[in-house]
Amino acid sequence: MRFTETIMRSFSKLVVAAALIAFAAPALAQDSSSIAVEQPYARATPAGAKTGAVYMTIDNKSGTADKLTGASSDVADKLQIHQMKVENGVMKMRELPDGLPVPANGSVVLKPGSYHVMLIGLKKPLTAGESFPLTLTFAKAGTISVTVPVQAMGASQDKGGMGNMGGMGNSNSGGGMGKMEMK
Ligand SMILES: [Cu+2]
Repeated sequence: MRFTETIMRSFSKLVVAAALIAFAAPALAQDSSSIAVEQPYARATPAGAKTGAVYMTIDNKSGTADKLTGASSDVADKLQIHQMKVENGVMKMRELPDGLPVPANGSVVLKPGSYHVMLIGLKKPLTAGESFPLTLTFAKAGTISVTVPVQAMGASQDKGGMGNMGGMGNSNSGGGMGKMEMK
């Protein structure tokens, strides 16, 4: 009895292993999408805000470098790929006209104070808890659609906080955007 039980257990393990291989094999075979977009999110925007930003991590699992060349979404009139960085003590934001490179077998992180997908001409404020569709275009991988959840603005956000894009759309406050130049 014991023996049979052991056999049965080993057998069921084999079945599980075979099933896993059967599932994994086609996934490996159809590796057309070498790009994975992880944890996309946007920050909630204040009422009347005309701009917002989307952050994410882009993984390139292939041995070929790729490039994020564009983005579209129906939440805003225009989307651009931006970079934010400090130049001479001033936080500047500029469009990357040639796109954002994603290295082979590497990743690029879009985060506050750095790279982001800029939403220009928001059709309505981004509300925490909601989400919206975003389509990203890559030079090699083609288009990838993701759902972007909207997160609350940081609780500890100070109004002039440059690392936080959440407040930058509030052009009436004088905070955030005040010290920023857009090229
Ligand atoms: Cu921007």
